[in-house]
Amino acid sequence: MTRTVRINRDRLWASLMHMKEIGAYHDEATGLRGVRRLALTDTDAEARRRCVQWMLEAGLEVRVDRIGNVYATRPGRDRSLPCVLMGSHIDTVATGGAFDGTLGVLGGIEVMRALNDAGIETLRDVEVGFFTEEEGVRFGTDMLGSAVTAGRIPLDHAHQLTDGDGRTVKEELVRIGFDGDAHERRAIPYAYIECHIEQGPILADAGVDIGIVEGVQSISWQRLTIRGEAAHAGTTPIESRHDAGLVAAHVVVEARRMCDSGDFGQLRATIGNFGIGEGQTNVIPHQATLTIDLRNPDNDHMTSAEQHLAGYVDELAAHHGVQVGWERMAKTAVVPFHPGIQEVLAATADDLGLPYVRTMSGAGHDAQEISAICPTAMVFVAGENGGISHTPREYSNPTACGNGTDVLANAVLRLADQP
Ligand code: HGY
Ligand code: MN
Ligand code: MN
Repeated sequence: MTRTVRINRDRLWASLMHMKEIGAYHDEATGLRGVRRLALTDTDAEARRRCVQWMLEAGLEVRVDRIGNVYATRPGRDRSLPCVLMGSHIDTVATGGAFDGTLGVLGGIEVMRALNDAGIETLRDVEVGFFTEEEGVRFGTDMLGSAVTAGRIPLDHAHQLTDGDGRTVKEELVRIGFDGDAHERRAIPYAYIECHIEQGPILADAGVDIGIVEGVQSISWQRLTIRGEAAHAGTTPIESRHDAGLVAAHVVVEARRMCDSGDFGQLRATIGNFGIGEGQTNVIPHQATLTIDLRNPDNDHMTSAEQHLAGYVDELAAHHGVQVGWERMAKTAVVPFHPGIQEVLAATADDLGLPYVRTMSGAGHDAQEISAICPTAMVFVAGENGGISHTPREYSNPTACGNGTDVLANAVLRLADQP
């Protein structure tokens, strides 16, 4: 007989609203209060301590690993069995909202409280965790903590990554007191489920609160540096310029043309960081640096997009007499989620009377890394404002968050009762 549990929606919402004040800032562009909690900053540290306190108050056993991932365990009857793990991240982008990542962590803590309130003892241990630097906006690669857990990124490499001020991940973990001693290659879970806002329009367009996620599209992050020659804006003839800024601008336009062309499937390209020369009005820029984020639900189209862009940049370099250098920041292939875990989520949503759609994820998530070590899937929650995310306009409502977390709770309960 399948047991059920219901989370306390007011308590979940209160914790989300409490957390959104940690790292709150006034966003000039929207006039809203956004959330800025970059990984391993003081605000991230405060949010980490807040989560650990809530975990301890729920009677959970808390541990920190060597990349700063935090796990909290609710013991089951048979502790020899692999646990069922929930989780996500609490670090945000610099112009973040209150739900991206945070919902999956605070939702997991709420699941633990609800199991406590219901006096439910599960067969397996249940864990909730949060992973370090999921966003990648401070130390330059995404899903850092979960990628170390899954073995895609070695711990030593992760520790020496630096931010724009030259501070390393290791130094910052020590500074904020989250340089843990638990081994980062943790015990393999029985299953992993991540609850996350969709960060896109699909659920809202379908008029449902719940998405059962089939997988994550491929991600490519590269940094392109272009070195030309500084020269006088007035005296230098057009045909003899080596204008790094012009070459960079061509790359931006070509990236968008590639998306519009349809030649690379459903390619999405974003130039999120664009730095040019010394910023002097009367000097031809000698250098430009840009980051290129490519996403594609098809690995072959991703490969051909990267190859095309590399060839295009080589031609530009030859034509304009500039030097170019590429730096690989991140690269993950399409990740399909486990069909069995998807079906547990779908059956749970059905039993709760919650309509859903099945969808791929446009965003990257820790689940794509943990999927390498155990059966994994995600449950999405609809966002408002067209599902916009990575902006203070990111918003989901108490009902959708409560529905998503009830699906999380009951899917985890089913799995934690499986022998
Ligand atoms: O970049 C992403 O897709 C995620 O928000 N880290
Ligand atoms: Mn996220
Ligand atoms: Mn994000």
